Amino acid sequence: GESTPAGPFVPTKEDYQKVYDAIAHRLANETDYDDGSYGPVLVRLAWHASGTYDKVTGTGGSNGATMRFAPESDHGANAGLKHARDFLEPIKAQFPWITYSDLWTLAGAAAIQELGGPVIPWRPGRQDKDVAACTPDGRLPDASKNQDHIRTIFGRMGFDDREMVALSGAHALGRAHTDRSGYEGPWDFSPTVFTNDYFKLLVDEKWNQRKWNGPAQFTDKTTSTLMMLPTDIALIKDKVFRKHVDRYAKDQDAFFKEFSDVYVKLLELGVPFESKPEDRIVFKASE
Ligand code: CCH
Repeated sequence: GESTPAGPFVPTKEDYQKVYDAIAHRLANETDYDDGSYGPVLVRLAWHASGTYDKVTGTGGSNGATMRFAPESDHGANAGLKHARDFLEPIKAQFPWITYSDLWTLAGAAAIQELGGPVIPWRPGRQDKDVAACTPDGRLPDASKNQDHIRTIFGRMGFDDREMVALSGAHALGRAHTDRSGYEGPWDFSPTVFTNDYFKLLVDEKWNQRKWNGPAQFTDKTTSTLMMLPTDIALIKDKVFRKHVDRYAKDQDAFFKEFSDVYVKLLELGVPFESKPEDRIVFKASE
């Protein structure tokens, strides 16, 4: 009889776990970067790819991976994210069937898990778009601003106050770089481990304006080695935000649970999935 031609490759959950494993493996090997891990910058890549979403027009979001192109790659907020995109190129070469937009978000989920954070259930379904789909500059938050700005920016994506605070807890990871944002320093003492320390420090430490030539930022009274952005301090100045900061500072489990839910939501903004939420993949973390 006739032989059936091979159809398009349809990846299974096992195939996506292989992508996860390859990212985890590369994370474990490439330790000669920043504080020893690309994990934080991968978390930020997934966030900046997704956080351009506008619920009113349905534009932006992770579906498209338009940060591959200028002008979006040159937006000030995206400075430094080339390190994350380049880190993922060998993975894309190894698994050419995955879209960049699925790969970047999967890498964000993998980085959270590999750095000791909660499980981030994830599902595929994003398609890459071309340069015409680049979002205008100004959709991501400006760290020099206050709580009104946070509510405007994250409200446009469709988040409520509690979710805005939970998402901000990602600043447990990584650091600011003078050659990227102009700010400098890590938020806590373990920038490659996902914890609720960001909230603990916001509550327990005294934060003074740093005296330096750079942009206005805060430094901890005890060691003068940590930093908070003006938008981070806005979370303890605002009464409603503060309630959630206090709660997450006291209860790491609550933070992990609520962070997972909201990071999943972030990574899925504006994606026209054919699959259902219950089809999300729960990746097995490396040992
Ligand atoms: Fe952030 N973030 N972020 N952030 N961010 C920076 C770094 C990281 C703001 C500003 C900055 C979120 C929300 C906000 C990460 C994850 C998230 C930097 C330093 C600035 C500035 C960049 C540099 O110099 O390299 C502002 C403003 C807001 C909200 O108002 C949210 C939400 C997330 C994720 C859920 C991570 C991770 C980093 C560290 C990146 C690295 O390279 O180490």
